Amino acid sequence: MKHNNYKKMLVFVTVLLLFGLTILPTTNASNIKIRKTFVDKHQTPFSSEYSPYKLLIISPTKFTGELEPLVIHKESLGIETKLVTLTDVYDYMDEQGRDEAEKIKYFIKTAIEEWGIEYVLLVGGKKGQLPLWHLPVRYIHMGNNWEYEIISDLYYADIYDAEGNFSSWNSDGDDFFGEWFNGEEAEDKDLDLYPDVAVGRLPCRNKIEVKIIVNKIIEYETTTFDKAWFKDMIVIAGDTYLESHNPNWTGYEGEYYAELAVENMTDFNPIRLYTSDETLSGQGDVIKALSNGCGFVYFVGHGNPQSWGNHPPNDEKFITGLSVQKMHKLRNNHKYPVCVVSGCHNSQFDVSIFKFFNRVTRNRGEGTLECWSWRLTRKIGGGSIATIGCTALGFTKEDKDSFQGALNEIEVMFFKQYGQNNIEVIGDTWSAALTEYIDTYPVNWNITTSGDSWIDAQVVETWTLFGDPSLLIGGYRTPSFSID
Ligand SMILES: [Ca+2]
Ligand SMILES: [Ca+2]
Ligand SMILES: [Ca+2]
Ligand SMILES: [Ca+2]
Repeated sequence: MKHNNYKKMLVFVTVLLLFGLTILPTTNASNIKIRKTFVDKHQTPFSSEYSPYKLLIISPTKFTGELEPLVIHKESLGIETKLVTLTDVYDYMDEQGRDEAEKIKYFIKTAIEEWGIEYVLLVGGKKGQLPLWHLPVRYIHMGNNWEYEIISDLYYADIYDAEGNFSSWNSDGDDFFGEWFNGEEAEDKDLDLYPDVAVGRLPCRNKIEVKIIVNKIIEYETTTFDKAWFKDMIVIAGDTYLESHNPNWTGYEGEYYAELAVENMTDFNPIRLYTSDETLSGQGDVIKALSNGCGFVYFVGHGNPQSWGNHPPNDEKFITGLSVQKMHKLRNNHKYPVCVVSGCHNSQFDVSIFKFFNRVTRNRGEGTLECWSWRLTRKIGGGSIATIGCTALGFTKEDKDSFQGALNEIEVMFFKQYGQNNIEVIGDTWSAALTEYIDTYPVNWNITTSGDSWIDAQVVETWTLFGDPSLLIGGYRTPSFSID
């Protein structure tokens, strides 16, 4: 993260803007009368006869036509797929869930138990530039002096707590979720954080974007296998933390983690764009390298919602590596990498052009039509097939007292889970990296200081997959080959 201080007043303005518009009407769960006619009344999709599905797609009704080819494609690969509209989700779950997001979460829980769902694809982002959603997000209250509430899609994946019960992420039972203001005692405690299902989101804002990404997924899974370009891995990095700011910040942190990622990707040819040898000197270098196509790309540095970059060695100068404004120049048609981006806010998908008119949000890069990670993923004729990044501040070990772990480490774990442990379905790779991270850095929910556990919780809660979680990285040998 970058250490900037912003006036509390302006934080409150942001809070007011977001707060009133995102908290939905609630029902008091204890007042709900259980109706035994529930099953009869709603023609529940969960029939008494067990019918297995592997992939659950949830979307608003308006996108279902564009998603049909994806369902057909997945089933042709032997992945039993169920597409359910939000209308149906809310209808089936009308007795459960205090708001729309919680109803979706209860639905996912039931789908795991009744159908054996392993992957959940959420389709829908913002409705244009307004703070309205095609598919709801869960804002969690991991407050700090930069941002009061942040988006967590892990909420939809961490279905069960350590005892195997539904995990509401709201242990104090009020209208706020994941409440843990930095430096105070957590109000919502004992989230186990382990994903129980692999969740990815396509934050599409319209039908055209759904169509583009569905076409990309189908093309990727049926044409990538055995292609030479897939064996290239591009790493883009520099000196993330300047030693002149802190004597502990020796070496070039971005390049260090890029090398760790490369070491884990034994079968790949590394292509390095580093500030230290000036192979990274500007956006032209990145656009040129990416336009040849590659299996993976890993950006390690600093970000904001519309840009990513890093420093030359011990230099205050900041080199922009890629911005949303330049992504139209990417020419890697038919050759889409899996992208992991390390930086703050690259995947903050509640940005809006209207945020340009507020000085604070403009300075934070939130005044943009779309965030960096989604622009890259939904690009037609190039960009990525999936992008993993942070929806909020991306804390690194430099922010931790222990000087260990945090964002860069979970990224390296992702490459380890793929490259060493051969976990090749991207949602499973994402899930395995999170699990390894939580095993390594278990969260202490009882600290009352701004300690490392708060950072570890935020890292996993905000590390988000844009893409189809059932995507087989590298594609299928033949379209009829099943992943199992
Ligand atoms: Ca709460
Ligand atoms: Ca509370
Ligand atoms: Ca869990
Ligand atoms: Ca350094």
